[in-house]
Amino acid sequence: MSESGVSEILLAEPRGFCAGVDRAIEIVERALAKFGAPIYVRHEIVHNTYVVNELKSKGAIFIEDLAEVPPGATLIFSAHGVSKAVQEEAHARGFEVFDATCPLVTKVHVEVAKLAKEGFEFIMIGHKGHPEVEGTMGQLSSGIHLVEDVADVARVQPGQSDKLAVVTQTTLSVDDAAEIAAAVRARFPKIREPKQQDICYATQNRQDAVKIMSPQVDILIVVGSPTSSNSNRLRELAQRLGTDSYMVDSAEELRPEWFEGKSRVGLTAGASAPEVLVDEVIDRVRALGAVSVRKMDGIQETTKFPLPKGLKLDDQSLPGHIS
Ligand code: 0K2
Ligand code: SF4
Repeated sequence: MSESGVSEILLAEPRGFCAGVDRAIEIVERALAKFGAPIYVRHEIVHNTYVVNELKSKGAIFIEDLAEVPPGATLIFSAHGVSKAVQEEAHARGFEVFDATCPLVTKVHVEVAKLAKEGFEFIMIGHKGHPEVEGTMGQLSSGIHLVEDVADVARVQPGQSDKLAVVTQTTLSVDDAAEIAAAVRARFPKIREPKQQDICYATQNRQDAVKIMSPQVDILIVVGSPTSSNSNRLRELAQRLGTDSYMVDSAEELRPEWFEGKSRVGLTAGASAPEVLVDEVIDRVRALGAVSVRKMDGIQETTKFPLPKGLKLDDQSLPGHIS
């Protein structure tokens, strides 16, 4: 890379892996260690190219359709969760299933099932076609209506408005979701909202860190894969705040011209992007002239989710854990 005016890198805190991603990857690694390859995984375990390629090299096979899974196989559901239909098909075909759905996504599924029994219909705020949205909407065969933006709120036609509840995807823009939720509330004043919003702590914390960092940097680099909703939201947020922002899947994607005339470089990573990729980006930006790397102050996350039963290893060692 050529010389530029880059002098300092600021590292966002928190950034990178959340508890749900760490757990999901560990489930695949433990299943491989305990049962041996191949281990089948429905959908990318998390939306990150590096993670998926590493696990493929260890013997994981990623599939979208359960028809691709042979009888007797071990199957893992991705962190984004699955519909009831997928769950039922997997059990009917007798696979040994380990569920890597993030417990915070499962919590939304449980809430939907519980309120549906009480006769509620749902407005779901989320992105069409995203696997988490398909999984959450697929908890019910009907009565759950997707809205992607404020315009959709004006158009949506639930069967009734007396017993209506709102749920959201966990990885949305906090600000966009608040605006859409306000429109939902205005149209359906009696709608039931979750006590604690469905957008998770990790999404909230990473967006808060970008808000603090953006005015202090000339450019923000987000490490994340194109399919990762929460990573895209970080790039979009910085851009909205007036900071040039780029998302890269790896350090090779960095372009020297982005850094021309930029002094301070902000760096963060989506919840599915491993720290090893952040380190590689730091090395490349150092080559542009950055002399210091400074960690921002921020929330220290301590959330940890338990692993599913049945994945205990005899010697408890897990060589080469992706982190
Ligand atoms: O942000 P996304 O929901 O697209 O998913 P990933 O990038 O895989 O991050 C992990 C979140 C999974 C579930 O919330
Ligand atoms: Fe769970 Fe949030 Fe991480 Fe998704 S982003 S896996 S909901 S902690």
